[in-house]
Amino acid sequence: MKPQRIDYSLYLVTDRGLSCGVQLREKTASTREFIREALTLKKYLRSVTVPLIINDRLDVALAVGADGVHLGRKDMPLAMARAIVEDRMVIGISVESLEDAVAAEAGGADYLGVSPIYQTPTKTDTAPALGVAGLRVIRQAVNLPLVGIGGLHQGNAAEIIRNGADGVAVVSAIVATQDPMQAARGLKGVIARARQQ
Ligand code: TZP
Ligand code: MG
Repeated sequence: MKPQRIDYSLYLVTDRGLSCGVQLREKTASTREFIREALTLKKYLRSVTVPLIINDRLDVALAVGADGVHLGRKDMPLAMARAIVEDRMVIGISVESLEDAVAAEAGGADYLGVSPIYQTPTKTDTAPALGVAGLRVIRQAVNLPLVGIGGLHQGNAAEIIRNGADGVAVVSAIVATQDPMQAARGLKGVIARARQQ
């Protein structure tokens, strides 16, 4: 179900290989396994009122009643996904350029994942890094919420917010740490302070 309003400020993306615990961004799980994990995670996230967005797979998102789906250039095209879910689900789109961002906004995306801000060992099949300059150009062109991703951590999250992102998405800066709760708290604090400036 599509939430009225989403706080994108700290956006955790999971990774089976790196994670020390719960994970969800599944590139290798079977559909059955993906659904099982999504249902478990959804139950927990509901209890803490955090939305669940499913990566890549609209079928899985629909099957488990997730809040949204996140689609990249190899996934279902935005127009098709929007035609299926209409306004009932959040659709996030990965954008790697200004052109991608403008097209995704025109096509009815709810938010954009701006990717990658910096190169990252977590995902290497990416376009060249956009950097802060690329983020700023996209910020000036579109009104949708922007979530930066790629190489972000406590040390650079504030500059991403200050340069136009509404949120910071991370994999390794939370899931690959010994203490993910502490890492998430630290990031949340940095982001909250940067948003106040
Ligand atoms: N999309 C673009 S970069 C990336 C994804 C899923 C991985 C980001 O991982 P990390 O560890 O936060 O750099
Ligand atoms: Mg994808």
